[in-house]
Amino acid sequence: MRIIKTTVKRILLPFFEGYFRLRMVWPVWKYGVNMRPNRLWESEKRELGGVAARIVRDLEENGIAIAHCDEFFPDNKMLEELKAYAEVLQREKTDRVVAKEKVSKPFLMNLFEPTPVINFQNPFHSFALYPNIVDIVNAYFGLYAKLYYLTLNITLPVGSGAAAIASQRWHRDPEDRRMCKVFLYLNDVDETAGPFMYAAKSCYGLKYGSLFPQKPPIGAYPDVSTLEKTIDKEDVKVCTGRVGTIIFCDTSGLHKGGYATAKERVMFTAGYRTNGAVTPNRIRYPENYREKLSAMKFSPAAQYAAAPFTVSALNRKLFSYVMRWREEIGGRATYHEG
Ligand SMILES: O=C(O)CCC(=O)C(=O)O
Ligand SMILES: [Fe+2]
Repeated sequence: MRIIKTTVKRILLPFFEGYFRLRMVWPVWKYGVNMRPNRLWESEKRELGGVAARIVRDLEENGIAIAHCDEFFPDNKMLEELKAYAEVLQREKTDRVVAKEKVSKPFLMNLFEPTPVINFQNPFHSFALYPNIVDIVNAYFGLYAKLYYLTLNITLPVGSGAAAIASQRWHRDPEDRRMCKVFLYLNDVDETAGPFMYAAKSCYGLKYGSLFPQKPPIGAYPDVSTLEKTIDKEDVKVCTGRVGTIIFCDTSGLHKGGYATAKERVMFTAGYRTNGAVTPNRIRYPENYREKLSAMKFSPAAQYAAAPFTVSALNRKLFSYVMRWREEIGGRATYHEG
């Protein structure tokens, strides 16, 4: 009986994996699985100018763009509000006993819940839906994006001898073929505070796009020595930056960060992906969410980004089979949150 089951799994696994790969083929991804968000964007799209146009261009050319909060919120109030909010959360967190919390990244102190409930009273959550930010992400995707990830954490210094683990190692995030994370530094980040690092031009279609590719529906954690030999030094971007620095980045490309040797780093992250994604959503929605959301009077693009997103039951099922069987019969790596 067991042999029969294993044989069936062996036969089905390549088909299921092929299905996930097919969803990531450019025209299928853009005009098939993302048909509706693509149409919505096409019908609403506006020409972006100034800083937004520059950021989208940098994203397209390099997979990364650096900006500063001042460029979006010139009066500095937004940054002050965000910093004050983070300080309150940090004080609360330090006062609580957090030893029992399940942590996959022990070098991080997470100031939100691991899967936070979206809350428009939280200024970080509203920041993630600020129209100019959503417009940039959408223009880069060429379709309406979905917000799926919100995290605020403090990267704790680990000294210089510690082994790099999880996202401190080079990797590609698993979620989508084209994705975008917006990182906001809430303190000055120098080389010793675990800056975010990126291999420029490592997303699909660019210079290093096929180097250690994602393996849909999972990402990739490549061998470091080969990777470091292959990528030209000048293409490795070490994103040090002063408080208020905003990094827009397609993290389907190769990146790592948070290896702080001496100073801590306080960073907010908002993650956006598309209907192509099949990995679990990393935010939750409160009760009466639709009413709460429409009361916010966000732009149509931001309303779309924040509207509940659920992976279809079929995709969830196939995803869980692939994850289980890859490990069971292939002894292969499984899903790793980016
Ligand atoms: O902490 C960092 O700088 C990297 C985080 C990361 O890999 C991610 O958010 O996908
Ligand atoms: Fe990542």
